[in-house]
Amino acid sequence: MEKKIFSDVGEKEVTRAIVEGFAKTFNEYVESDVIIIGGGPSGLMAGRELASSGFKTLIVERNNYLGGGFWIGGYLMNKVTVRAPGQEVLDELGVPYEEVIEGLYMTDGPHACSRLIASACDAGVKIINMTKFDDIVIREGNRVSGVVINWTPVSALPREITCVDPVALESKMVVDATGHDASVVSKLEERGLIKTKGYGAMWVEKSEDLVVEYTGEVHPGLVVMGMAVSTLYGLPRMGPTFGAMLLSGKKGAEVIKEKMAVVSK
Ligand code: 48F
Repeated sequence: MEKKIFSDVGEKEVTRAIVEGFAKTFNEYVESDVIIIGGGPSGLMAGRELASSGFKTLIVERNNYLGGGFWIGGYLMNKVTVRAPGQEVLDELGVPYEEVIEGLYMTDGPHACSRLIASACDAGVKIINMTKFDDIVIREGNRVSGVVINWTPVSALPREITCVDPVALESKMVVDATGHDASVVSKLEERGLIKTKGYGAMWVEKSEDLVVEYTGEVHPGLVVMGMAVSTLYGLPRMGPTFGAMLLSGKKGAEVIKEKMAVVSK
């Protein structure tokens, strides 16, 4: 008889563990304090800050992987840069980096991104991926009060078999961290509640400061961060530099903490 290394657990136990585990987490997060749409650098950073302050925080990501543009940085070369003081966040996350010239730092995308993801998970953020934001939930006073979602593969199905209704999740605050798409804001725009300008031409020296400055609540219940801010306000784009994404996530989290203090009074 061959020596067994692993336990006697079989297929049915594995399947049950997955189904029950998913249902338990999903059920718990049908109602959250904050739902962040988009698991790129700004969304992950905000999630980390909020969860570590005790807020029940869910990230919804349409891809199977998290990290958005933070994984590969510029030009498929796996290098990401931050301009000072962005390196302070890298220090906080324990990401190694090198100083290229005074005020410019460089790190490896996979290392930086995996540390940021792990840090958000360690803080208690829950993640549902392969799930696409489809629409907003709006309640009294036009307040954004949740999101409508569907499995990502549903949108890839042929039209004749896509009669798959989505489901909705409720939250006290919603975040648009969907990058250049500004997917959540665009749903407000479709209903004439907001006007987006589309992002401007690249100008990193202007863009980073402005994106952080304009990060905030743009409609009752909706906070915008990261490159979605530049799409909304017509600010210049910035390319493969990420300090503003990390600081925008941090600022957005601070704004939410203040708003949540008011909501729960
Ligand atoms: O694009 P992304 O990395 O956004 P970000 O946090 O950072 C931008 C930078 O990566 C870079 C830049 C400045 O450094 O110019 O582009 O603003 O991540 C956005 C995430 O949102 C997801 C998308 O898959 C990505 O992971 N996302 C976008 N639309 C949806 C979505 C949607 N409708 N539903 C769910 N996730």
